[in-house]
Amino acid sequence: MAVHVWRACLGAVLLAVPLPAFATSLCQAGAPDDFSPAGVETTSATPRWETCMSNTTAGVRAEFDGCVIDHYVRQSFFLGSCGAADGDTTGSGTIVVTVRVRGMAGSATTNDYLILGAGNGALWGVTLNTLQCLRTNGADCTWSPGDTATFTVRLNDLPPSSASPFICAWPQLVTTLTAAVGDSGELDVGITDDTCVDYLAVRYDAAVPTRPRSWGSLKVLYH
Ligand SMILES: [Ca+2]
Ligand SMILES: [Ca+2]
Repeated sequence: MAVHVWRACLGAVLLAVPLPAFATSLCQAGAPDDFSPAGVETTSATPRWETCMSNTTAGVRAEFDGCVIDHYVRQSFFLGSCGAADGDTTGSGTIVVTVRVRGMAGSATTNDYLILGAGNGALWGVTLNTLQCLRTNGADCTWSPGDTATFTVRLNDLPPSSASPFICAWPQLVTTLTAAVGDSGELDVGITDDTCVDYLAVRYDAAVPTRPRSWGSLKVLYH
């Protein structure tokens, strides 16, 4: 009889342990203000990402919205500070990167790139032509001066990376960065080099277990 009572108590305890819950975190750099030059929207990057991106073109634009030909925009995100529990980014959730951009008038936009990394150089990149083509379902496959778009890429389902023309090169045909970003907790974003950037955002949905109760506190609860 005592065994049955104990089993019933254990069942109650197991039912009381919280199940994993989904958490959504958002990191945003720059403000979605339609490229307004008002205010200062600074970007920041780790030294390693800065070094990588500095090999792509003439110089860096350290603020969003400002449009300077032959300059890149770069940003390093740390997913732990986006609110992911304990910095754990290895869950089964997805990481989505949103980029609001506009091709500069009178510039060479067709060789502009979106580049991603995970703390130790570039790991993936495609031209904005490719993203424009996907966004328009093939209707427009050229990223042109004056084009404005909000591109969204999912790190577990990326368009295959193209050949890299830069010294800080990435491998071809990469279609996922979820594991790499999960391992490092860092997501680096770069955009070259005749394209204005309004803002960047990273949304992170993860199955993050809620903090379990200790066995000691359970014994107190069910004593
Ligand atoms: Ca260019
Ligand atoms: Ca902005």
